Amino acid sequence: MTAINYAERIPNNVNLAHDRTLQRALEHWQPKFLDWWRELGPNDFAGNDVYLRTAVGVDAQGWASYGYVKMPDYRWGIFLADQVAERKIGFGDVYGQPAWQQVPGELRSQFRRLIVTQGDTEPASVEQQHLLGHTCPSLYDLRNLFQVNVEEGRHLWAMVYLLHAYFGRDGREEAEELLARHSGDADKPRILGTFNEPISDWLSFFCFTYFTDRDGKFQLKCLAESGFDPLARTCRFMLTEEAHHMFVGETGLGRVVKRTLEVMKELGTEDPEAVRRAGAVDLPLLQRYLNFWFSSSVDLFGSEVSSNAATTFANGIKGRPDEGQYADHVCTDATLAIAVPDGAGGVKEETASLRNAMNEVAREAYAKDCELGVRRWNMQIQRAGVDFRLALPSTRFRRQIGAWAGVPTDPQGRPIAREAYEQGLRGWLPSEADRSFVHSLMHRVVEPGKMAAWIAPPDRGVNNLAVDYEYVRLG
Ligand code: BYC
Repeated sequence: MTAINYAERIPNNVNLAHDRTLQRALEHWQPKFLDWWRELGPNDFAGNDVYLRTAVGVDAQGWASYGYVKMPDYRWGIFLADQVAERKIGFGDVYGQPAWQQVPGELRSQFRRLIVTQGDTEPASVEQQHLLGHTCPSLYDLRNLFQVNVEEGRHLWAMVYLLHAYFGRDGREEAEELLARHSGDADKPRILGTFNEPISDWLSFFCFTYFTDRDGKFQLKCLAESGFDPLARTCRFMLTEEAHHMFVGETGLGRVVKRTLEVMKELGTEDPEAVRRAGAVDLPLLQRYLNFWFSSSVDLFGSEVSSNAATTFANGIKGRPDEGQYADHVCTDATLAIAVPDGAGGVKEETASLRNAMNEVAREAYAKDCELGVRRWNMQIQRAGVDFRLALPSTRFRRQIGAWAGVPTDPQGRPIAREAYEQGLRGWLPSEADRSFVHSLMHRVVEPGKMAAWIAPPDRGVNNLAVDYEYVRLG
């Protein structure tokens, strides 16, 4: 296993001490990161001990070491998965060539753009979740929020390391900009749409970690295939941490469903208004939250047909998720049928070159993965004998990027008149009343083991500890 050197100011397993210039540049960025964290991270909890996981190595045994830490003292660092000896590039025109240890000059700006886009999402999510700690439904959930936050902070470090180490002055400037753009800022917003959406309630947080972190999973999988080996290794390690974020989303939403079903049973009714009066989240409301966050997150894959995507695939920059599962890694002649608007209120099928359709390939894999949780929640609902099913909307619904951007469809993806769409949205997306109801549920519950009334307890605690363990010492 590659041990992580914690004796240094910046923990790392990249032998930072041997590159004094890089080390100094990163040490120069570090206080700016900490200032940003203190200002826009979960700063009201800076003095509290939080039971956190910190990586001490990058293998299966080493990456999860638990203990109490005050968040500003968390050891953010640079951890790359172990190098695979003689790794070959697995796709594109450069298929079979040795992976690059440096960025090829002619691909520099494309790599920089992708690394900056990825890097931008990480601090954005911490900013979005900045105030959530005040309304946590339990200490267990509070701890999970903070775990997600510190790891997103570390993922920012992962991208900043690449920018500093491989992109010279441009890279250093981009690293500064990552701390200058802010989620929802009118003048300097974050790059991608979803990362400017506010997350001011925990139902949104669970949807975000279920849907948006899952986009992270698929984008990281694509970048983990990259011909640029340091990027591939960074993303491989980030994926191990990302899994926990999706766990938080899936179990969070599953616990909401469970509690709602309990309340329905207690009341002996499925009436959404009665469920609300009893302080739980009615299932139609949950469906509207799913519609909102899924449709926002599918935009993150970019356009269905994208010359950027074709170039990054051809050049060995960004592969498909789990590239190894495909037989053809070059894809010069392959095509993909894509449903696009026909301009007359209908749908037509267009045949795109597969290389141009790589964003769609990733989006389809993502949508399939999103279905798994929905199926599990529906099983809970079915077992409770309740006649309601949750469903993901079509990937055409409410798009702002790509072929379906601005095209009015219903949640099943059928094109409809704009008026019907505007009207329909009131029932398809959370209304002001829905949001204020959800906000009214957001009361802070911090007695160890206690849960807010709208969410069931988790099946188990963290790291085999009890659910009523004091995961955050608020003292
Ligand atoms: N909003 O040809 P197009 C995560 C831009 S999440 C705004 O359609 P392309 C995380 C695009 O940048 C994972 N702009 O697609 C989760 C381009 O602009 P420029 C984040 C958008 O180029 C939770 C233009 O539209 N990772 O890790 O193939 C918590 C035309 O683009 C959007 C990545 O994003 C949008 N939704 O781009 C924490 C991976 N979509 O350059 C973390 C890196 C597209 O022409 N990024 N645009 O000005 C990429 O791979 C690509 O940039 C995209 C698709 C996936 C975004």
